Amino acid sequence: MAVEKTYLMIKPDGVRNRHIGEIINRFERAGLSLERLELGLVTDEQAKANYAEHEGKPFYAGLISYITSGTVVKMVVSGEGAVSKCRQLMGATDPSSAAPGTIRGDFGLIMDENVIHGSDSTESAAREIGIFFS
Ligand code: IDP
Ligand code: MG
Repeated sequence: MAVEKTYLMIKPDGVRNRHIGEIINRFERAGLSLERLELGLVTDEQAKANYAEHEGKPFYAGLISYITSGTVVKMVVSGEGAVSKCRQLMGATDPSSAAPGTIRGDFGLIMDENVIHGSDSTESAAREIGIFFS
């Protein structure tokens, strides 16, 4: 499998509930490396670019206001098959159906606040890294 980079972002609930250390630990334990790491806010422009594919959906406005509502952790992580490996560690989008042992399964409560974002393909990863680390 090829070495890939992926964009990960601990969402405001993950930061507020103090899960940063545990989440980063899980990626490192899985053999992945942190390439970039930054604590900060997401601008409205960055949020809209990152979630462009969801524009027009019923949850879109809430998603944009939520991701811009508080401090997040922006990360670039690299490693063999990093995109799918990170998605596996994250778990299903809806925390109520995410498997125990996954980040969303262990720390998530509701769909709107599901702890973490991660790129879904190497193409999305390149685009998202450009949005947040340009
Ligand atoms: P993903 O984060 O697992 O890639 P996507 O389908 O790309 O999931 O959705 C992006 C984000 O939008 C989700 O992480 C979640 O926060 C939010 N979201 C998706 N579907 C819903 C929904 O039906 N209600 C509320 N929020 C949603
Ligand atoms: Mg997605």
